[in-house]
Amino acid sequence: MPNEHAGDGYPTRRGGPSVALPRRDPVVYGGVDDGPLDAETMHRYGDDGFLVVRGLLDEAEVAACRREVRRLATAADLRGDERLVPEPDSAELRSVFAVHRLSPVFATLCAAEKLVAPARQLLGSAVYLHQTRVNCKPGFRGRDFYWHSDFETWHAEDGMPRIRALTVCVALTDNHAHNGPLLLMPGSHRTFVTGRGSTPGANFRTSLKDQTVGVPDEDAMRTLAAAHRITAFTGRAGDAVVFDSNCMHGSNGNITPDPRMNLFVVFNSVHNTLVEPFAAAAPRPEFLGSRDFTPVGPVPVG
Ligand code: 6CS
Ligand code: FE
Repeated sequence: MPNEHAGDGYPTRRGGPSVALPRRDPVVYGGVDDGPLDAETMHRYGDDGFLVVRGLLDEAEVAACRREVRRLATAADLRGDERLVPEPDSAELRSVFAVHRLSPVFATLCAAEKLVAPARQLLGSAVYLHQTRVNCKPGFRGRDFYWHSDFETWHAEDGMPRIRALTVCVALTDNHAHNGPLLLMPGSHRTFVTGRGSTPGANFRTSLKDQTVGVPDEDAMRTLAAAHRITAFTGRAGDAVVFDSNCMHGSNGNITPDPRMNLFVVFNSVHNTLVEPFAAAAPRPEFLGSRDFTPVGPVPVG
């Protein structure tokens, strides 16, 4: 049964128009001594809900990731696997989920200190992998990702209790202004916008191609966009953006010849592990919301 108890600070998908609720959780949980980020960088993340890291991966690492995606896309034993999600209107690959389970290359990368240490510092605890994926955004036919807060989905459908997760999004191709870069609203992470609709059974089978349930309504988006501007994450392959799980984001389609392929690594605090879904009848499968809460990397003491 959905976990619709009165104490839920982030009620969503209950019908009616979107409502803007204040965030009830901190943004930055750790301190400057807890990891590699300096005070100014942590402060900026607190204000904007994201931060850009140039050159997080080198050329060899990017090349290895792209080789792995090509291998997974054509692997005979993965044909028809639900972790490989095609575009809604073509057979081209849109997303590959659980890449850290499918590939030793991604398993190593997702546990690398250069990704994990900033997550641990910002979230103020040991962290584990909630979800990993590559979004391929192929040339000509890469479709958009409509505006959403990741936390809204993870709370509603996966049972993530509080806002204490973030995504490290790494460009595996150059992200230009023209090939469907990630769009973010700085400061939007301080507002929880309730989602429209209610969650049908096995919603993920359609939502991964085109999300319609849980997204904010247009009036709410107009207000949010007026209050916060919209900024694009652009950069070279290997650059990254670390963003809070409640930061409003989305991306346009890609009609250019240049694919826009990005790796998304989602870290959640070990103090925020999943319970029953807050607005869905049953939890989603493991490849979308992992229930293996084993911390990645060294566990901080205290
Ligand atoms: O449903 C999900 O969990 C995924 N879908 C979107 C559009 N964003 C976040 C997440 O990876
Ligand atoms: Fe998202």
